[in-house]
Amino acid sequence: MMKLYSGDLSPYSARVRMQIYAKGITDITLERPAHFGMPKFREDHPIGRIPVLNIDGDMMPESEVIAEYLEDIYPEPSMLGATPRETARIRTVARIGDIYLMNNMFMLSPQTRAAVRNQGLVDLLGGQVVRNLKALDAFIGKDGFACCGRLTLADCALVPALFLVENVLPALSIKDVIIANPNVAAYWAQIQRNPHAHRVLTELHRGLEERRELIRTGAFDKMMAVAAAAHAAAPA
Ligand SMILES: N[C@@H](CCC(=O)N[C@@H](CS)C(=O)NCC(=O)O)C(=O)O
Repeated sequence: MMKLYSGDLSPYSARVRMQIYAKGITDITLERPAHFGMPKFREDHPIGRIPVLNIDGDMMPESEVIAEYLEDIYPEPSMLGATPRETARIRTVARIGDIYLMNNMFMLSPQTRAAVRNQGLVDLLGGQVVRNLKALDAFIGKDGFACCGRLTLADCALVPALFLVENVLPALSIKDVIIANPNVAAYWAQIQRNPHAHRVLTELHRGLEERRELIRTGAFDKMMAVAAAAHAAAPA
């Protein structure tokens, strides 16, 4: 039995969970990993991030790698293209979701709770997100799906990316960036009605509420301080 180490608020994990739900895979269990954020987790998983697919003790990191692996071992229903060109389109849009949107959003997120905001960083990464949404507007499907008129790996990458854009950027005073791109805005309104997208968005929102509560009570800062101290004390 395979396990996916995952967390509600992890957008990269949500990308793989959406694929698992859409493909109807039932023999992968979802787990929050032990020691996440602590030195022991990085000892066992050198990249130190989730998702990780545990295949009988063989650990596979990186959402895109896991997604492609799952397509190889569970080819039906396919979430890639019917032709090599379609698959290349799907991968292009998935990369926009991953590298051009999610990665910048992920680096921006801590600025929403920083005691002193690094405005240079916000301008740089926020500016990249604004620019990359414009690029996405030119690539994205106009029929409610990212590519090819059906649910693909491109949607799995875009749904968590747009969740982050919608929920994190306003807290940094960068507003209305989805609505400024009509094709992205139309896609975003429609894809949220897809049951698999809806399911991961429910999980992401649940994770966000939990995180906000931890921040509100001060527990999150304490957890971060404990992790920072453990990393400082860990052997180099
Ligand atoms: N490129 C990685 C990124 C994964 C990633 O950044 N995961 C976040 C959660 S969404 C994480 O584990 N962060 C922990 C950390 O930065 O220490 C992927 O595609 O899987």
